Amino acid sequence: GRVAILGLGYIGLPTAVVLATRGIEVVGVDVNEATVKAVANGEVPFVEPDLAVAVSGAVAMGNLTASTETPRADAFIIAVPTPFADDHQADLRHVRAATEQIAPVLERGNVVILESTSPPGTTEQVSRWLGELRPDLVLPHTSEGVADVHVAHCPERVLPGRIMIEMVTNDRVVGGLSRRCGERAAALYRVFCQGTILTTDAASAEMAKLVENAYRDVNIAFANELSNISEEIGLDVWEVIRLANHHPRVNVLTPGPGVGGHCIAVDPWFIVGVAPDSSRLIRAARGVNDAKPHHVVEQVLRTCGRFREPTVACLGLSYKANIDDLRESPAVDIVAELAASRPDLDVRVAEPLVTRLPLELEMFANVQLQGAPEAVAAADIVVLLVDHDHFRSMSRSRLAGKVVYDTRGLWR
Ligand code: SAJ
Repeated sequence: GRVAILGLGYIGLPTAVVLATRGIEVVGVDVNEATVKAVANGEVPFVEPDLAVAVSGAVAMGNLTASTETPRADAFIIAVPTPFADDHQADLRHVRAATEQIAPVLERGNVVILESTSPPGTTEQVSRWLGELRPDLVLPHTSEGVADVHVAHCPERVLPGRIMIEMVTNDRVVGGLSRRCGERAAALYRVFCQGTILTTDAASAEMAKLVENAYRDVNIAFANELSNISEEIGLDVWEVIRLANHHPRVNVLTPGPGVGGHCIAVDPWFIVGVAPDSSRLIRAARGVNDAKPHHVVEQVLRTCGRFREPTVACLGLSYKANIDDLRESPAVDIVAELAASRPDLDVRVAEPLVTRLPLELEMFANVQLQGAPEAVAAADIVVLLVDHDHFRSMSRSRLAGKVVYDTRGLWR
């Protein structure tokens, strides 16, 4: 059979490749022509370990093609972004657009799977949209009986940096709009998934995915709050956490400069959105983590007061260690706020995984990208923002005589 995957991003493209490598005919569909062209040539538009070689292999084998048009297929996987709008409600415009692309080519017996992280009820909404666009077909939301098309939610839970491994080894939750829908969707994931496939209803699957990321957000917020408290009362948070974590049932996560990425800082809001009055802890955690970058800036600016013409080295820009992804990165926000609040401040940025500054930093005359040794040598204050291995192995003697603000506890 043929599988069409809508959205060739961080999730859609690896999923397409893994299916194609197992001998399935896969068509990757994207609205972005540059992305389609790159993939059709066997290239990958972003950095992810082991993905590039898999894509070029699958394209060369002829199992993976790319197009801006949605073809007829046996199964459709929707893997488009679900950002949040200004009011923190999920913005389902790309999901809606994908259903509009699928509807005209939809046939009896097809499977439609929503992979995009979505609020509870979205899979049913997709089914309703498809039913409106194709009144000639019976969609599963309308009856518990026999439907013409099978619709399910199957959230991804792969970790950026380990996608190609986790795509195959992680357990998968498959939530069908009916039992039959779940079974049909599960059969597709069995092609490549070596983990356990857990079938459930669509809304529980949607909620489980949000819970995973909210759980992590709340736990990181706890660590970040401890770091603020420790700073205030003059304690070393890393020592406090190290000691507490020797308890057999305590595992405090690691404080940092804030929470970045396009999932953990977003998904908890979808829970808040469906139950605003009950989501007090989840909302508070978002507040704690979102406030962290500004807190770091305030600390650094306070230290700047000790120098006449201070130079600050900021080490790391990505949203977490050892990846080149700068989107929603607290480190980028911190550098931007530092540069904007003191135009006289000389800001040196070191990010070994990129070759140029992102647009939002390029606009500042007082920010420049340098190698870590040069940036540190020039600096009065060194701010460690990302725990890249590259910085871990840096000789500590370079930091002698500098004020060091280590937001990740890398050098303690
Ligand atoms: N962070 C800390 N302290 C920690 C752990 C993380 O400050 O102890 C920060 C990181 O530096 C980063 C942010 O949190 O800025 C998020 O990083 P992460 O590694 O926790 O997660 P992501 O966003 O890369 O991927 C998450 C994963 N979810 C969970 O671990 C529950 C991944 O499995 C999901 O597939 C992914 O979100 C997603 O797409 O939803």
